[in-house]
Amino acid sequence: MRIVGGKVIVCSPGRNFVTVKLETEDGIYGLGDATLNGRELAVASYLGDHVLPLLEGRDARRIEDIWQFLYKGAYWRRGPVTMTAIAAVDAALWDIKGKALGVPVYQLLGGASRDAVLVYGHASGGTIDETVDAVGRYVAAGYHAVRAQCSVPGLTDTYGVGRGDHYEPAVRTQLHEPRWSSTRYLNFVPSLFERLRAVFGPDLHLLHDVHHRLTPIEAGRLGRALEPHHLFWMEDPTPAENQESFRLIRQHTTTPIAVGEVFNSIFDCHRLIEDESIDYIRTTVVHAGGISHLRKIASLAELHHVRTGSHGATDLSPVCLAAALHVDLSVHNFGIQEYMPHAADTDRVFPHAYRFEGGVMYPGDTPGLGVDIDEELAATFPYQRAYLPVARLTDGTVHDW
Ligand code: EZ4
Ligand code: CO
Repeated sequence: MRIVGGKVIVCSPGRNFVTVKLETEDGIYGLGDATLNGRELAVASYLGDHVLPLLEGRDARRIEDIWQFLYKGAYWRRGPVTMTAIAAVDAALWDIKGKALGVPVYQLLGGASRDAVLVYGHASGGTIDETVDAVGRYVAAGYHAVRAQCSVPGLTDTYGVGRGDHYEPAVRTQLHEPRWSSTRYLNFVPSLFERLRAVFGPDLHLLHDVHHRLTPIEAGRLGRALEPHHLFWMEDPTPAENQESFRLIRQHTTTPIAVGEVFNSIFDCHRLIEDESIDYIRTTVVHAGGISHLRKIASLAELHHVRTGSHGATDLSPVCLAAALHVDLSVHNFGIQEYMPHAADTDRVFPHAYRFEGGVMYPGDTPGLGVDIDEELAATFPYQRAYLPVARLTDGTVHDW
């Protein structure tokens, strides 16, 4: 089953997406998400200029061999651009294999380990009252797990607080540089969760994303302050370039810790996992080398009581979400899946078999990943340059966004 063609499709139905389409001599094609928020065209070039020409004529069934060929064969290893490009090819090959064999991808990964995939939604508000209302709307919609983010009094712009229904941090027109104060944040956040727990009772899973803003000892303080409110997890408490820094957080709190949405390989998290200093690993199909590499991370995590909690924001396309759901359904140590519904135009460009129902999701039983792309419609939404914000402290110092 030779690969006879491939293309990179860049479109912006509500936001930018990069998609790889690989075609085989049998007429079967596969899709892979290659979207790297704010750096989309770098991956498109990596794929179009350097990877696709190498795939022509290769056997599409040899997924692991092609993965190793692209990883070791580039000589220059890892990094978000490389690993996103490899991920897209990998997902497309799993899609092709599923279609060729007439089975959904999760069946190729060992079959379902559970009935459905638990997901969490994103609630946010400008005040605690608004955030309570937003969480209430998710509960009413059937969610069992909700991430809560709230504007911090005294700061004009807080990570994770939506403008309207859809939270979308990338901005098209200008480089956005909101100001940040960890002092104000740390003084405020425990009161949000005290209120949410009082309103919603003990059973609702509550999550929170710190988004890399704190030092390890500040994160330890926050985790400890949140302990009475039993969070499902505290996400990205500190930047993770230094994996050892999570030991300090761990020593100071029993609040579960999740990290990994920006990781691109197992080498970004093997110490975090082996030290058992985290509880959830958030690596995703699109940014961590595809389904093949994500399974290796999940297997290492399984040895160390670490469960999966894949990133699933709207900048990960429906192709990635589908791939994530196939992995989630199959790995034994699944924890939870992040879920932000895409914009209506995105869903029209990417018709899909997956569905949300009663707080859980199902990948569906369509052979392959179960997602298609309407290329004609996609062409009506051309790429628009967009960037993520850059955070600065109140004195102007660049900080982690
Ligand atoms: O900031 O996907 O948990 N979700 C997140 C997201 C990320 C964006 C970055 O592209 O942290 O909102
Ligand atoms: Co996050």
